[in-house]
Amino acid sequence: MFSSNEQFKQEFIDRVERMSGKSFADSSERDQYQALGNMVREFASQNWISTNEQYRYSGTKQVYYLSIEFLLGRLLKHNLLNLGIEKIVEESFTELGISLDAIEELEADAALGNGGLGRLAACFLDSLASLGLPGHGCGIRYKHGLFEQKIVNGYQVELPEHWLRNGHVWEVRKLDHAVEIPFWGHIESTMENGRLVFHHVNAERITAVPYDMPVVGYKNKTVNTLRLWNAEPSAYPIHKDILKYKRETESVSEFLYPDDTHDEGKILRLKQQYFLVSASIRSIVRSYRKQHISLQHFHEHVSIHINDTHPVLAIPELLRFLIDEEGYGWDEAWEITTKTISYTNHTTLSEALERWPIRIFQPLLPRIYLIVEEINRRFCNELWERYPGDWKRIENMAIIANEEVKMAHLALVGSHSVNGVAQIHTEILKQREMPLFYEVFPNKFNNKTNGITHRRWLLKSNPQLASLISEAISDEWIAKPEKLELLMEYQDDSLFLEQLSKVKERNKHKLVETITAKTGIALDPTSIFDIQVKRLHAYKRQLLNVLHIMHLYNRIKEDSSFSITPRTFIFGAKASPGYYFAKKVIKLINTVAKKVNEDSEVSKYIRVIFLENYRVSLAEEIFPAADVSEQISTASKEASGTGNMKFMMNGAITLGTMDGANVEIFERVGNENIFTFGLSADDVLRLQKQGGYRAMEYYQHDRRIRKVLDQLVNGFFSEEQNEFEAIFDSLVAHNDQYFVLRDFSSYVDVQSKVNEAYRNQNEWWKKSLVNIAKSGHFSSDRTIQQYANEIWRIRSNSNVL
Ligand code: RUG
Repeated sequence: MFSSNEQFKQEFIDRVERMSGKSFADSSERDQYQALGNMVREFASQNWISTNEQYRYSGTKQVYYLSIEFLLGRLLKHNLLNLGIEKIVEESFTELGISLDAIEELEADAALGNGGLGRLAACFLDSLASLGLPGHGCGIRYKHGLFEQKIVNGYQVELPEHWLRNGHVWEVRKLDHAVEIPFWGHIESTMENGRLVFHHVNAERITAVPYDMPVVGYKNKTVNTLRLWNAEPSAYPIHKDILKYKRETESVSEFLYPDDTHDEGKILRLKQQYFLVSASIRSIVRSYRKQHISLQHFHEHVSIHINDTHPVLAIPELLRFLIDEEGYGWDEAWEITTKTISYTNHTTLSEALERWPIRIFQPLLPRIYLIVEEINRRFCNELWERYPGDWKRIENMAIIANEEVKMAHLALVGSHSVNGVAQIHTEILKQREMPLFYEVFPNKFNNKTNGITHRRWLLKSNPQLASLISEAISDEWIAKPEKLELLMEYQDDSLFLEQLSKVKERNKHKLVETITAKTGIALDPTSIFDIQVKRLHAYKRQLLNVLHIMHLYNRIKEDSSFSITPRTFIFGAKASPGYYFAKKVIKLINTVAKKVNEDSEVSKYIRVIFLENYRVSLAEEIFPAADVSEQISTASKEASGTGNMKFMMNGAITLGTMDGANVEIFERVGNENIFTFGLSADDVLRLQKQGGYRAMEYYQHDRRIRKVLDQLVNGFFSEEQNEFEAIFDSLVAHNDQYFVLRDFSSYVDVQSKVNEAYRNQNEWWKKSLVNIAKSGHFSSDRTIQQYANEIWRIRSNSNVL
């Protein structure tokens, strides 16, 4: 297939006409997109079938990555690239007068995730397939992905997202693999052949129908699977009110929770979690059975990874399956389960650590609750033997306590590996957040610093930089990203640095075009592009960034001799719909942007842009155009961050706190190629223990701070006087939980260092080059290889052949 442009074009034209029922000349871009997508999926199917067969017949160990989020973005160009047919398609389209970029625009972003956690899962799938590793994703096929953000009068407004409106070319519905998941009802037990047998009576069943998507490895013939479950009414409902039952059933896969820190709609969320794990385990076992190996050896052939605590019910569900459906005794089932399951922790924020009230958990999942109770009873007994009389400790470590089920404790007890996502995060888990568990299970804890797929975030999204790199050091870096280090040889090559700056300039022009088309605001591509794109959260401190912009505004206004290199501050962020403070910060950014951009004196030096509806496809345009990467979370709060890695790989210089993976970026690039500031994680944790610091004193004694804070509430923005009162109060009245004022001065200083550094262009591009050269370590290929070797113990497909 696709051996020449001519052959491709003929097949494509035929396909468009067959599918659309129109002549090619009359076909629309959407008809062409549908036809191309179908052709590509079929093309990938050949290797999809052979990969699956090979896994089955070789009996190779496979990993299943269970995640409540997969933030995939668009797949068309990514699949063309990985299948190695991008060139033939691009050339043929040019010959036919079709723009591949325009066709790509028709694909909706698959936004089945909120932010870092979901995007990490998507990067991991790409790395698994590209490394030829037998690993698949299991998730939920939400009808509506993350909401679409509109900015109206400076405020965020959420609209439902409709990625499935025009169908999704990459998915295949597999009705014959559907399974039934029971909820509610009650448990009865009987004695059968001397064994207690449990029956789930009067359960309300939901049918889980899988939709499979091919996950194409980079030019290696491996095609793994992402299986997304859709909730549908059972053919045998017990409900009297059928319409109500249908509505309730479908709601299970209707919405992605637009919130990664707080729990809302608890029952529905817990239902989603059990729906995902129960359907996935049933299908994993079904496929395992095809190998005709006893379940006793399950953990030798299957690894199940739980991405954060959302899929942690995989632990009691696998136990239930082995005990109730397969007749295993507790001890044997426990051993198989714990050896199969591994867990990643992604946060230390206490509000994000899931706990379920028993009053919700028990009636919804009666059998699973009994099993969790038994896990808890046994675990507490073991603790009692080890720490006799230490009630306090046992209460702190219990899985069920204070009428709640603690999901992180269940994950720690029921898995064989617990990993953090950056060195500093793993240390904080071990030493501060979970020291009691670390004492009991020291060998379970390990670190796997996050990574990003360099194929999407450099090769696909920044083709000009990718070509420049390949011309210099050959394209070996695509298969071995650590080879990017060879770029270090070009540090003193002024011609190369010049070319690097030209690539950045072109990417900035492109982003300016997009922004101007959307907002009508003209931007200066020669200004420093200083970018903060990520979810909006108090700990990520977009507020610190905007307060500094207000300070710059004041300086420009106060001092006519003050001048800086022109800077464009760009923000992109969605706030959880119920997160009042975060939404206020969005309004503040937009208000400051208006004030700055409309002031001719100030806008000579600075401009502020808030990009609406930040998402994967927009991110792909943003990272290549960045000069400065804002990674300014309160130290100790950002588990890792992955945006920091995407910026670095595209040659932006990090301006950040010593938090998350920033610390490892610092270690790799060295002090002179990163701008760090602010309190350390130890400082923050120490101050927090002492009950915080005196924010009021910073307000009173730092004139700069007082001025910008007063401007929040004195009508300076001619908004409603109390518009930003909540922000003011969070800093002064509520004692600044995130140390914004404490770090303000240090942030102002480091920002002026950035300004100075940019003046020396040669040195700047050298820094940029070092960042790219050292970014190979942050490829998710490295991360996944570590998971494969140290946690899952899986081997590459090609080793199996
Ligand atoms: O906040 C974390 C990021 O620091 C991290 O890089 C990312 C991937 O590990 O996960 C984010 N995260 C954590 N998203 N949701 C949570 C809590 O459920």
